[in-house]
Amino acid sequence: MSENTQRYLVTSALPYANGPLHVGQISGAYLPADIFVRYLRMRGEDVVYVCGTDDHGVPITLTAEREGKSPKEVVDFWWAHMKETFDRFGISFDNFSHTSTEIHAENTRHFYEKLKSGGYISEAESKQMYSATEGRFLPDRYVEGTCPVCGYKEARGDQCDNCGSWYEAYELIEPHSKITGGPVEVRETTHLYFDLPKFSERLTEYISGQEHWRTSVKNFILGFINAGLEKRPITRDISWGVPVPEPSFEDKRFYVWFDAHIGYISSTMEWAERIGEPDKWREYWQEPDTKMIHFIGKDNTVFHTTMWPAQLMGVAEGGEEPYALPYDVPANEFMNLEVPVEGERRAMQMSTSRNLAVWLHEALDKFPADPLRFYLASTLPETADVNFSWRDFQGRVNSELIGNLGNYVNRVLSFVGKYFDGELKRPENLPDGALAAFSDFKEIEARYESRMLDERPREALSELLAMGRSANRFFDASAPWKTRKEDMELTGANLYVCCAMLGSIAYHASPYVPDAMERLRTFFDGPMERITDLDLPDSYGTSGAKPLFARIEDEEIEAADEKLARAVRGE
Ligand code: B3M
Ligand code: ZN
Repeated sequence: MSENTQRYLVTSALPYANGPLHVGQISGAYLPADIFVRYLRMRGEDVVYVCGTDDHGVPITLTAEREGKSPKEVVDFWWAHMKETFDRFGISFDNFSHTSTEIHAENTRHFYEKLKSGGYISEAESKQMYSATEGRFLPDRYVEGTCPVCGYKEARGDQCDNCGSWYEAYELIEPHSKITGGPVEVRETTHLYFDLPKFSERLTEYISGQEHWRTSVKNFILGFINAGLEKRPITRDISWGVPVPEPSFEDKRFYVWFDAHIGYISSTMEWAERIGEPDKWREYWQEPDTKMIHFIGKDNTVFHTTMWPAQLMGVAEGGEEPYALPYDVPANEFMNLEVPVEGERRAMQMSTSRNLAVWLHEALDKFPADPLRFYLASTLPETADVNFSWRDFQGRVNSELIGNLGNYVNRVLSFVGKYFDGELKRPENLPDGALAAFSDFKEIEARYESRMLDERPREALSELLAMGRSANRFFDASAPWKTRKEDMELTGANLYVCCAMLGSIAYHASPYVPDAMERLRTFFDGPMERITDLDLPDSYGTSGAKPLFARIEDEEIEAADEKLARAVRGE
């Protein structure tokens, strides 16, 4: 690793392999991470980006039961489906694994053994929900009821989707079976527990020291720890999951949230194996100067900032496996849908069960990845909940992506093609105004960079659009359509400056709209680079401008809206 390079390990939450991906998930944990990673790679940083499906837990077994399939069939199908969808959308994982692999089971057992020998595991009787009619225990999401904290009616057995609280299923008000709707009762069963309270002080110290964390995440979690942590059960009465290496637990499995995070490590190991350097994963996990960043949706915050760092701390004890702790856990807020109903546009919560969602693979059947990425990036829920709206998609793509950025590329390169035979030599002197324009540009570049390195790709995108506006202003002010009639040299010099800005815009746009910027390379001949780093090239060239993006038409939006409206009407 060279002196100036920073090592990063970036992860996106492991999606449950039980259904298609929707735009809410994408804007929470995948697109922001991908944009960030693409940017880091362009800068030459040392970055590995891993993910994979979360194959365990009740979300999977519930789906399998509903569909009359085995859990393995379910996760294999959805792993392949998700991988394809991520590829089509341009999510550039270095490795996309899954947690139903042997290496992952081994890692999970290893974590367990280490935590046990550290004195962090105990066994205890516990109360679990049991269905007499179904003749079995009903863990986690098999039970539903009213949240004891916020009163949300469809709260799940392990966590409330509405307020994020964590509780035991028997604390739910009016709990019932998710499968049959029938009554449930409390029975005793034995489980293994992870001693989270033993980490309270260390967690508080660790989190308080994270000056760069989002205040919302930090305050939420410090409050959570302050309210008192409890021992967490890490096994379940269930037959699908990582087997527990204890004789009396043969018919139980680890709880999905005990093994899920370890999947990040398993995926990194798989990557290292694949590139032929099987030990290299350790650099990313066990060197203290690595920045490990977990992009997640806010409903996963509690696990990533208590359970997970505590597991890492526990395993790192003794110094043989010096796991580092996450550098940041950027947790995004939620995305709702704006749907036209009864003549008005209403914001509604996505509901996968009602098919009230925008599925990414279907959106990609209708539109290329780039405009979808652009729109979603412009509305990432970085600071507050946001609404996905097909209207807004059309508006922003047509007016900003095409009207601002695409139009700039087109104006400049058409001119160069038409009046300069596609080649502009470096002028002897830069024209008046060029230096001021460059310095304006440098300031915006610096703002883009700082927003991006703060893991705020939505704010960085605003700066990219500011670059576009600044470049368009320079083009307008230099009025080449006028000057070409009297002073070709000046016109060429101004256009040369425009090309330098174009190269910077292309560079900064690449993480957002990578396909279009690759296409641009086929007809723009010149460095795509920051103005700040630019050694003015001998020439810029073009084989003629081609459109980079297609306008989004009204009919396309009406059809997409109508699909959502049908879901609302239950059709
Ligand atoms: N599978 C929850 C989710 O998809 C869970 C994330 C695991 S990250 C280690 O929202
Ligand atoms: Zn709640």
